Amino acid sequence: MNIVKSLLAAGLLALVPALAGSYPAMAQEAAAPAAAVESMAAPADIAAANAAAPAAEKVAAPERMKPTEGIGMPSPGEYTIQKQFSPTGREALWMHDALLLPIITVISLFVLGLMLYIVVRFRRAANPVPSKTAHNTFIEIVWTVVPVLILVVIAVPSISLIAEQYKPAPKDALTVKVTGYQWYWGYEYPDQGIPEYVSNILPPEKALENGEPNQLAVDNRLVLPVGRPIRLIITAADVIHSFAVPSLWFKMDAVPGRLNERSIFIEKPGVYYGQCSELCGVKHGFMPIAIEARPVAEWEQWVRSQGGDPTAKAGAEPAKTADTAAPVAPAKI
Ligand SMILES: [Cu+2]
Repeated sequence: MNIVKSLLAAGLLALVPALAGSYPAMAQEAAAPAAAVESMAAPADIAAANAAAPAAEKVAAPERMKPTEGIGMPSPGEYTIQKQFSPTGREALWMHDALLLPIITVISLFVLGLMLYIVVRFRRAANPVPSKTAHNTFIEIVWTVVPVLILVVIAVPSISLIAEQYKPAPKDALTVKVTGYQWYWGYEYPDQGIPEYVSNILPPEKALENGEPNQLAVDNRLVLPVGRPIRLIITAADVIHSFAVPSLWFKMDAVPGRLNERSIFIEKPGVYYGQCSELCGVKHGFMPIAIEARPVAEWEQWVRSQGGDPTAKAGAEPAKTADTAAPVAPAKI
């Protein structure tokens, strides 16, 4: 009798995988015996799968990037805008250095010269009888038209720069959510499946040990890919903060209950530092930002090391999305 029972049980077990395959609704009930059958049937496959599984899950994070002196951070004695590493940043720096600064310098020197000339030429000692001139039509037209022309020259690139800065990121951009807290930052990669992690300031001795600038170094950096459009969605959980990285020409307020969006594009690998730029409380000056920009392959390695999927959704090519969507679909049911 025992032999008959065993045979019946074996027959039922043998049927289970077929049932599970044909009727997904029954898969849940059948899952345990099916697994038992599989483990008996193909030990070699299981061993191979076990060997492969940890390798796929545990990807080592790339080595922490060392910052370069003077890049992505302020330099000693620096009095102008930091060197820029994004297209809008370079355009803005050009506008500042090649357009605004020369115009401001020329106007300031012209006004200073004019004042010195007036002080000397029309001084009281040289003019015992003051002039009674009240109007000069030509000069009045000149000092109205010339400033208008100067403003038009400034306005044209200025308006296009503003439009460029706030242009929404393309659809396939990488999305990262940034949240400001009193007094640290939280970063989340929703499409890659990386939950929010927290970024805190490093104590001075630790920053020194790492070769990083004090008060700008953080424990967990925001890791972003180079040469790929990125959409930063910025918010706050308590009070208003501001996410600002000068060398990437980026500043956006983080407001509780509101999602602010701005795109960012980094041209060169490196570590770029910034700080909260909104007075947010006693430790406002101690919530720095550190962005680690890596080549795409290294960034993907980092995402895998955090248990995320770098090819997920928005970042993938249309063809890849179709490929990955097929096996992923049943898991969602
Ligand atoms: Cu803040």
